Amino acid sequence: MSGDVQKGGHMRPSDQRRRDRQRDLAVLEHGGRREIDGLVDAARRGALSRRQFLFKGLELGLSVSAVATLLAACGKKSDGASPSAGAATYATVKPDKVVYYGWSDCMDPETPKLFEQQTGIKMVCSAFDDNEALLAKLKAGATGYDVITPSDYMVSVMIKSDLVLPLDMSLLPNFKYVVPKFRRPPYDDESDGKKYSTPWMWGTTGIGYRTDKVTATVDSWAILWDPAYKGQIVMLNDERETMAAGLIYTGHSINTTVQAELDEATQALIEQKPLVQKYDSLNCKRNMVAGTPLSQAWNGDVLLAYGAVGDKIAFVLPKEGFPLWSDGCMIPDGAPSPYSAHLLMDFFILPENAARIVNYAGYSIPIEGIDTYLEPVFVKFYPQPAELDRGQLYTDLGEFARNYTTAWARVKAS
Ligand code: N2P
Repeated sequence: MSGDVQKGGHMRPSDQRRRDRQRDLAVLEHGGRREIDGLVDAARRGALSRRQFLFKGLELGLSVSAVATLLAACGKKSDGASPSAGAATYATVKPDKVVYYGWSDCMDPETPKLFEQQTGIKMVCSAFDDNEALLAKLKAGATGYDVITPSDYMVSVMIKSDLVLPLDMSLLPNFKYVVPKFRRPPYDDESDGKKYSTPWMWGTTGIGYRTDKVTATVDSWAILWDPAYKGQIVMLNDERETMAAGLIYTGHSINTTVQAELDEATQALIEQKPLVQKYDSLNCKRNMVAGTPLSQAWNGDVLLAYGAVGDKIAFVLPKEGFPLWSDGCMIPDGAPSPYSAHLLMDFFILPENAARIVNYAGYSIPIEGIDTYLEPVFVKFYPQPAELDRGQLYTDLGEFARNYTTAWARVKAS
């Protein structure tokens, strides 16, 4: 202790700063993040005077300099047209780890190593396989995740439910590489002047099959209802995706809010059930490699199976149409380190990093300049321009989403 204090009892300025930083970090680490965000929001809305802000910040245990920095940041309002550096600010403190919670089978093993080499931050990976389960977890108050990758419609749901943090675009310099039409997608349209997601993978949902086991022509969802394949069909285990197969099969939109149409799709899936070996979103590659003849599948998972057993594996985008989805990277409210989350998200959208992940997972990431790094096999199950016209984009169904939950539960319970 004595080393911290100069003769005469005064602390050196550098020691004082170090202590302040430690104290600020401790406040952040001990759950002060939410209160601080609330304070900043209130100041931005004009609900607090500078003086009230100062006192409340000090009350939370922050140092004077941290409060002053936050106060300065509150003054930098977003212009509302496009998120700016002032849209959100996060303490630029590097923790020892960042937790990535993403779709199963989507992270190449080199990425965590390279990220750690370049930033000194350990990237811990954990996987989910269901948007609704991810939503339920966050709603139940799960913390501990820095970066999550929900799909399009779920990006909107999470924004509307206040479950995610706005991004500080000044921490995302690589955003300039994002393909322009993905910079402001409909599911994160910046209507409140804030941006919440960077693009992650996009892909298609179709039918993966074994050419050595299925001799019939595979070009329609109807094959998944063909009694000749009883017990040889694996469907995704997913409220929107599995319902979408039923909806397209019965001639409806994957976003219908007409109850009669949803009922028809539900009935079709219930009738299909005796043919279904299992509902499984996690093991597509393993199932196909092991010989499952027909799978409702995501294109990247089928490409992984193709990588393992070659031409015995094929993928089709059915003639009636198919889901065209895109996932986003987001930072959940309560993330241990929003700053390191930004670092990771920025790392993902540097062309060579995005390409490495694409080459592994088999899905696209909309980054300019990525093509030169892609392996030739990547195009194998890539949709052709003419096929893309049959693609349907998922949208947030609002209150009607409950009806899908009920319908899906009926299918599962039947
Ligand atoms: C599965 C990844 C699929 C992402 N490995 C679906 N949005």
